[in-house]
Amino acid sequence: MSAAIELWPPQASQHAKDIDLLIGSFGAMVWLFTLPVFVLITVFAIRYRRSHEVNREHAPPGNPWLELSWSAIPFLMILVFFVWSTALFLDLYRPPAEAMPIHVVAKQWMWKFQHPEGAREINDLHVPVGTPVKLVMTSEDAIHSLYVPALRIKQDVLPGRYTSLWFDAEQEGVYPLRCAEFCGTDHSAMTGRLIVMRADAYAAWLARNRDGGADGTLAAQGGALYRRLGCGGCHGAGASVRAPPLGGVFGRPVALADGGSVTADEQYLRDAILLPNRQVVAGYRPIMPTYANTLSEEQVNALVEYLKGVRDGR
Ligand code: HEC
Ligand SMILES: [Cu+2]
Repeated sequence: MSAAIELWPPQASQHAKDIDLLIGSFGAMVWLFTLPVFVLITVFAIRYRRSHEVNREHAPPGNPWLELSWSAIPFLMILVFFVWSTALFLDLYRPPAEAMPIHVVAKQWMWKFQHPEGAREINDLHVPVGTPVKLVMTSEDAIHSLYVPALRIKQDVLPGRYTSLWFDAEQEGVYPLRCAEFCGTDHSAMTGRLIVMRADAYAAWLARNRDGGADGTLAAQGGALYRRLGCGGCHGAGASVRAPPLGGVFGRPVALADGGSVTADEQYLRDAILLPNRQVVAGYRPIMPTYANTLSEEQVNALVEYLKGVRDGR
């Protein structure tokens, strides 16, 4: 950590610059509206004080147009900020389809990261510069919140479900990453580093940090797990049990037994494994066992990554 007092965090992404422009402009507008009020209060208080001899005749009886305008103009300007910030907000919550998924598991008191290429790390997060990254996050215990000031992004991390966040860091460097939700004794020590590297340096880093070498990508680790747990015994082509084929399930609309429909996103796949009876696929019986007490969060993440890639139902 640098010794200098940091008055304003660095801007590591275009989003950070956009947010600063929004905050700066809003601040400027607040000054624009409040400063004249305070200046005029002071001027009038001095000028029209009781002991001062001034002409107090012809006080204006009221001016509806003036009064209307000082309500309407700030209102319209606030609306501009409403539209502007909503656009930024929607952009932040809609990751581009090609974004690189990195799984995050928070626990008291550390951050665990799983890269799609199979590398794993704790408290440090290495990412390539100029590449959209989508964080798919969950917690093993309390509520945490991932906060990277240099990217101006923050999102709560909850047990039992996924939340996500995306960014595109365009400035190489090392930036602090912290927990922004009080989560117990060592909350303040739940910090880490975001390390934004050139693409080739990231590739070299990945090659050095392949998880055990043999395990391969996160999806391949999930595939091994899928076979070890015998999921294919029901979902496979030759299975005697009737279960939906899983090829191409990710992103597909799924009709449910209760008449509803959902899109099979990461959250859906996670729930299908951990809470199989919550959303039952239409036309099938709810016979799938729950894996809630057998799998770690990291294993669920690996299975989800595997399911996202299956094209044929094995
Ligand atoms: C005993 C048989 C059985 C086993 C074992 C089993 N499943 Fe299932 N699975 C089903 C059935 C039946 C359904 C459809 C009914 C439902 O949604 O509960 C289903 C639904 C699913 C769905 C939702 C599919 C869709 O089209 O929306 C996913 C994803 C899934 N299972 C993944 C897995 C994974 C991963 C494993 C291994 C960890 C597994 N299943 C093990 C029987 C099984
Ligand atoms: Cu925390």
